[in-house]
Amino acid sequence: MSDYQDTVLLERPEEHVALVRLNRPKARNALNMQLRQRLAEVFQELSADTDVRCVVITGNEEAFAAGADIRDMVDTSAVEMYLRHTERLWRAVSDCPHPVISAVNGYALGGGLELALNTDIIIAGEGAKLGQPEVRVGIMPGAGGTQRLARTIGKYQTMRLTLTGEIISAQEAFSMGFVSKVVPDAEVLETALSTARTIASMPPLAVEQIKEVVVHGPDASLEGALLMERKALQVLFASDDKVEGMKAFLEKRKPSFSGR
Ligand code: CO8
Repeated sequence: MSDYQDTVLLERPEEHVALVRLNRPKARNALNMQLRQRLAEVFQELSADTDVRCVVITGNEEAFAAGADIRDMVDTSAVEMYLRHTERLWRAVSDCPHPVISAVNGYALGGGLELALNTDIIIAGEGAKLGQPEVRVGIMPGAGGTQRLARTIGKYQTMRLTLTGEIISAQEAFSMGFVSKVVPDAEVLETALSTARTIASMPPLAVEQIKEVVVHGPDASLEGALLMERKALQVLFASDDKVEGMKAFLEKRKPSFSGR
């Protein structure tokens, strides 16, 4: 396998579940351009794969990802930064139709935390350390950190994190509302995989509709978002899995979902 492909490893640990591992351990999984390009390719592949129903993304024991690679940016001009169009690479992650779970051990900093914030569920170990320390190196978040955090935890905590660069514990991040669950460090991946297993056992069309509405609804007015929700619900009434799910409940048996 080439160095480029090695930056992100893709595994299929069980049926319908994909596991993506960031793999630059010596650099605390800092997100260099190679890794980000490979990550986008992997997500494009997973998005198109209808056999995949849930994705888990993780790093290693020391780091989920310690941010954008500072070596990749130290001599970079504004024009070069613009021409990288990294928003296209991030979009490959945020546009994934399947739910994506971040399994976070160690550092999730800067672009690393933004990567997790681009996903749908964040499971963090007790020892995880999270923050947006970009200000300390003269820049600021650029992959949604200011906006996704402000929309999730509000202005005042976002200001505190982004203006001071303070690094906080998983428990504090959980209290603020941007970590879904905190578990012992050794149980992070298994918890993420078992959550993925549960989601993968649900009817996939319902899962995708729920994700779409939860992600896009908050950008619309409440009335518009409620309409979006009702339409998504009504569309599900056209699915075989709605018939199967309801019949199985009434017949007191386990449903068998086809994804249609
Ligand atoms: N970029 C490049 N290399 C890094 C990074 C990084 N973000 N983080 C760690 N490394 C490298 C170190 O340089 C070191 O390399 P070497 O062994 O060759 O000297 C190796 O990883 C190990 O690092 P440390 O020795 O520092 O390990 P420690 O365990 O002592 O500390 C820390 C770990 C606390 C994570 C520390 O490395 C650190 O503070 N890293 C930088 C964190 C940071 O500032 N992150 C924000 C970066 S800016 C950013 O993310 C901008 C986002 C903009 C838009 C989105 C684009 C992705």
